[in-house]
Amino acid sequence: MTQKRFYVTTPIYYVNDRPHIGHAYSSVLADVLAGYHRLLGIPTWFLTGTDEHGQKVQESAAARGIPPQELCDEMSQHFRDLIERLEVRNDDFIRTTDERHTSIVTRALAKLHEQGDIYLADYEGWYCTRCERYWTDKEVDATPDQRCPAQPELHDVERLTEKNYYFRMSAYAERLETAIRAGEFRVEPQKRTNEVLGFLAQGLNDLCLSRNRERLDWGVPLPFDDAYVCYVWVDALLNYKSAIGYLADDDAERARHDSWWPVDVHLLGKDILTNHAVYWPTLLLALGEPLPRQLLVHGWLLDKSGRKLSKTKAKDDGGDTRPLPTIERLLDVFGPEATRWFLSTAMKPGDDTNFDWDIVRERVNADLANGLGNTANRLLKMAATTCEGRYPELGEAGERERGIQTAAEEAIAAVEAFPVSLDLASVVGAVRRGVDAISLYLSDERPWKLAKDEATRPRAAEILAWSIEALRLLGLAVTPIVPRAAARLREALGGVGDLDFAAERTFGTLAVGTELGAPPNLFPRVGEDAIPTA
Ligand code: ME8
Repeated sequence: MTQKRFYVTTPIYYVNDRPHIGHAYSSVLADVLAGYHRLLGIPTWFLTGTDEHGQKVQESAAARGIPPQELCDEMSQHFRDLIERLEVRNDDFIRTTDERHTSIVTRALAKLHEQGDIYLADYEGWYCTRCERYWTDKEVDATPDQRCPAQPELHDVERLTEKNYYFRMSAYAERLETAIRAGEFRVEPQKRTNEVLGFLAQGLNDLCLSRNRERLDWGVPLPFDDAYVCYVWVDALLNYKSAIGYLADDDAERARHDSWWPVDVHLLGKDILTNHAVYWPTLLLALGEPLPRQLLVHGWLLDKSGRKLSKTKAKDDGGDTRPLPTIERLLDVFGPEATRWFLSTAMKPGDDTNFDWDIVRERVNADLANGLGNTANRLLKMAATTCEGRYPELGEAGERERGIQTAAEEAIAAVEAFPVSLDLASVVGAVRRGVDAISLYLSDERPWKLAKDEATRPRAAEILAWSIEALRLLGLAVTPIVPRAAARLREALGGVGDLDFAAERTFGTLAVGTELGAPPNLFPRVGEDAIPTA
């Protein structure tokens, strides 16, 4: 099945603090998903951005004594800087304080209200007057004697009732379940589908979508009642559509929306599964919009002792897992390419992974410096001395040669299967096997020995030809993960102009006599001493 186009998103990140390695993980993974589609010539749209309204942002701004918008501008820029450093190629960056977004939230809310999907009712909950906020039953129950979760020793909570607006979420539960069971709305991996179905089986309440402005002012005002702002999640989820022109005035913008929606993949962490698998699709059903094709739910990067790397943890732990130094240090030590490689290959889909400097170092050294990088250097060095730096003829294929060819073609096949499989591990696995196959072929055939004797030098050249051609295909296969190194390798193997995957993906098409470059040193080895000890 060929897809006509591919629209992928990351969560939009909260700006109450600076970005950390978990954000980098989602952004790089989405970039790689987008990159494989682009490589195959599939029109692709990759959206990321920042989530700027709500309690957390209001509180962080108040704590710093600055207006919320100032905090948003500053923090949002940190997220942009991070993805730039990671060489992520997003097509758009949405901010929920953008007018292009808030105007659409207003319209969507008005539509839901007009059609009777939003109603006013009493809300009852635990309220802390000192913190000026509501807490959930669960949060309060977790404290001794039902006190304020923020300051249990000092603050009481009281049971308060106030009017709030609700979204008739329960009315859409059945249709959502049918869509999930029919595979119309996929939640991957399968265990997350089960989780969502289990959640739905408990029965769905309606969703409180308003916040009283006396307590929380930093949000989009409800168009039908100015005393309230919109609950941050309803506001935030709509970014996936506002950014592509949903409900826009302009015809061309609306046509743009229709050309990308439904989204192919919402990538997200397991922490925000319910919001994406229940709130969002029920809102879409109410709005009469097609559901996302797929949620791809990943696990968490945990620190070495198994704790989630997060903003809150960083504070709780007095700073030793501070998020920013971790991603910055990762980038300082490994550079963007090896960092991208690690993040893309770090996790089994859906599982959590413990972050460990030594494991990252071993992985990137094995795959990149010793694997692809060393193979490229060896082959180009030998080509320089054996065949004057020009690509030689392949000659007859024996069993070994066919094996090399197959290994490389398997990597290409995994790339071509990617739009359906979204299976990065199969691409990376095939590339690793390809590199190993070349390495084994070289150590068995010893072209460097054969090159010493005039009579056997042509055979040495053939061995190099097979190996170089296989390496060329492996380089194509990793382009979306390590674009810079892949481009340098392609150049060293005579590639010019823009990459044309369809034209270059076939084994045996590198022209005899092509001038080959010098050993490109694609990936430096990272020594033990480069690893931070703290
Ligand atoms: O939840 N490991 O924003 P957020 C892996 N604004 N991924 C991680 C991670 C970790 N330790 N920590 C965070 C929000 N992430 C909302 C989203 S969307 C309409 C609104 C990643 O800043 C992961 O993708 O808390 C997670 O879902 C997301 O960052 C949460 O980012």
